Amino acid sequence: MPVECSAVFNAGAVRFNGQYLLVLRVEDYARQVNFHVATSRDGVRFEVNPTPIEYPLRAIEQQYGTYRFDMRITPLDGQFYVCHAVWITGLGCMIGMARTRDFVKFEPLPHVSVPFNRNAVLFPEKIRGLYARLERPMDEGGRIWVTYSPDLRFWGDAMPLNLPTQVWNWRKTGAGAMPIKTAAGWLTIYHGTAKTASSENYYLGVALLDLEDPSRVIAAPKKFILHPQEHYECVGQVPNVVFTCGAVETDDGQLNIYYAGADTCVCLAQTSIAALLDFCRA
Ligand code: M1P
Repeated sequence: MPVECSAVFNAGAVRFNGQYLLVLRVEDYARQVNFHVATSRDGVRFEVNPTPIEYPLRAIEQQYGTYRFDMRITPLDGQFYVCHAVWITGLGCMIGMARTRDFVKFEPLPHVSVPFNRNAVLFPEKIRGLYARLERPMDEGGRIWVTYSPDLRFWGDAMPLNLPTQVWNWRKTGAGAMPIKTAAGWLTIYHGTAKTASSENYYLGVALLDLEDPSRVIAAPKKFILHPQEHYECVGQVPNVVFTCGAVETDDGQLNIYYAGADTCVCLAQTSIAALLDFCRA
């Protein structure tokens, strides 16, 4: 890293100008977060911009103080929208959104959600004429919901996903990477947690959601697709965590899932959309 930091993780991911682009959550030695852009030609070796992105504070953030984290990126309407968590001192965790065309300057959408809410990601197209986003309107525990908006300001018609509770996701589920549109449905990589005797473990799972009504889960395998097992996933700022905010298709038909190990480092897992669909159908 070209800047002093204690942890780099939970990166949003997208293809941009023929390159792979990550927006990293970079924590410094005061545990303040900055978002830094990293770019790569091959999706593996990244160069990190030492200058954090420009992203002005909203009025509410200026008034109360803010802690922003976990940016998820969606290409839509010829630009890029991001959703991220905004922890406002004394108020709680909520969702903030912004848009950008160049990943240098970000324009905040002025309104944040009410607390508690987080793990938000926008779908890459409107559904039944409305913007749609996955989110988790809870602090401790909770499940993934889908909610709709005509204008990215007023959100409603919210429904929980009927995602079956599994042994590895019983405590909470949260949206991960942007849903990928396939002929079979929205392919969605998400995280689930379960408490063990020593920690709350985070797993990645996959589900297929109905194209017209994403609250309707078409398939949700009983097994997770990734669990904490490597040293860098089990040991770090928060042990036993694998957590994703972004996955992108590669030129050769693979799917790169950028995920965080133990809230400390950025990792890469590779699979394909076809393999995940097969896993959903098995
Ligand atoms: O420590 C694991 C993750 O915990 C929170 O996510 P969630 O609310 O879904 O449990 C977030 O703080 C996330 O940043 C963190 O990686």
